Amino acid sequence: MPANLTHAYLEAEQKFKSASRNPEKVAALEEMLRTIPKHKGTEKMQADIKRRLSRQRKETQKKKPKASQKPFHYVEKEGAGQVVLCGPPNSGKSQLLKNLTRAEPKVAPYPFTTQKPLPGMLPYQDIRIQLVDTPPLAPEILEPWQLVMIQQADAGLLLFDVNDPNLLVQTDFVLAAFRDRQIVFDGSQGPPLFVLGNKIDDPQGKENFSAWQELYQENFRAEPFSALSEEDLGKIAKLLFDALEIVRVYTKAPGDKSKADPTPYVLKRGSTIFDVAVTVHRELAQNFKFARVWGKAKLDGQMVERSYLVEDGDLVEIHW
Ligand SMILES: Nc1nc2c(ncn2[C@@H]2O[C@H](COP(=O)(O)OP(=O)(O)OP(=O)(O)O)[C@@H](O)[C@H]2O)c(=O)[nH]1
Ligand SMILES: [Mg+2]
Repeated sequence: MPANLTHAYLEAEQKFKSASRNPEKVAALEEMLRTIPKHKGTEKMQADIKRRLSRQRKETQKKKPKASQKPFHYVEKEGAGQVVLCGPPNSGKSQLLKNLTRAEPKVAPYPFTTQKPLPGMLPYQDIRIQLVDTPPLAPEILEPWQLVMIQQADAGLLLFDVNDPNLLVQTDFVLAAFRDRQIVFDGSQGPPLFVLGNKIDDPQGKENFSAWQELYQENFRAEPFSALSEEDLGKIAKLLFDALEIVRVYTKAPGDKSKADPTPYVLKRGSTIFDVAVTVHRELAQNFKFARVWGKAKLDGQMVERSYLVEDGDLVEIHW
């Protein structure tokens, strides 16, 4: 490998590795091509990046949903998974996005503040999860795309203000809207949805939460929550990481004595070591011989075949 790769190039390469979706991969490859030092020593690498870029571009085009399936507002997925923040007006969706990410949504003590979706990235250890703030679920403004966005997300956080005088009407409205579109809470069809009874920090919060949860216990299990509490905020990333059912796999080149690449590849739980090879590089997959794995389930450096199911935290070395 040529010695003089720039910091910008290495950063772009890391972005490529942690990208789970085509548009991100394309963007990262374009950046790699832009930032790679242009000289004889990198000619092969440049050609390789161009090949990968053209393949990823083709795949992006193939995967584009038909225009008619696209909701009116649409947020391109980024990072390890997309989580939609939804719920009635003034329930604290934007406050949650603001407190968990660097996004700067408008937060206001009155309803109907948010009018279009706004994404932000929530860090979890060495990966990032995309949160998307959305306009309220309310009869006055509900549009089909809001529900489509929930259905197409990887998980959802449904917030209610447990102290809102209209809480029961709001809850019934959301349940009816979900029923109409066959949105369920347990992830058995569509993404798993977590219900947060927000603003529990209010003096009446706990009492209101209990009464509300008792009334709707047949429909969902809610968590008492405060978007203003560091402790509660701190639980969200792990909750979502588990819900997304993903694994992080670290790679190193065979025989490389140095440390593994610190940026993991993110794959769905149930992926095989062969899926990892495909994600890293098509040639690697085509010529796959075996792999060695260092991880929780395997002895250090144990040889595995292509059907081995990778686990979160596995370090792999693919031989080809
Ligand atoms: N006490 C308390 N106030 C909160 C909490 N979460 C949000 N708020 C406040 O509730 C108000 C509404 O918050 P937003 O985040 O704007 O609500 P929203 O759900 O985005 O509202 P819309 O955009 O209208 O749907 C703001 O004044 C927030 O500061 C909480 O956990 N506790
Ligand atoms: Mg809002």
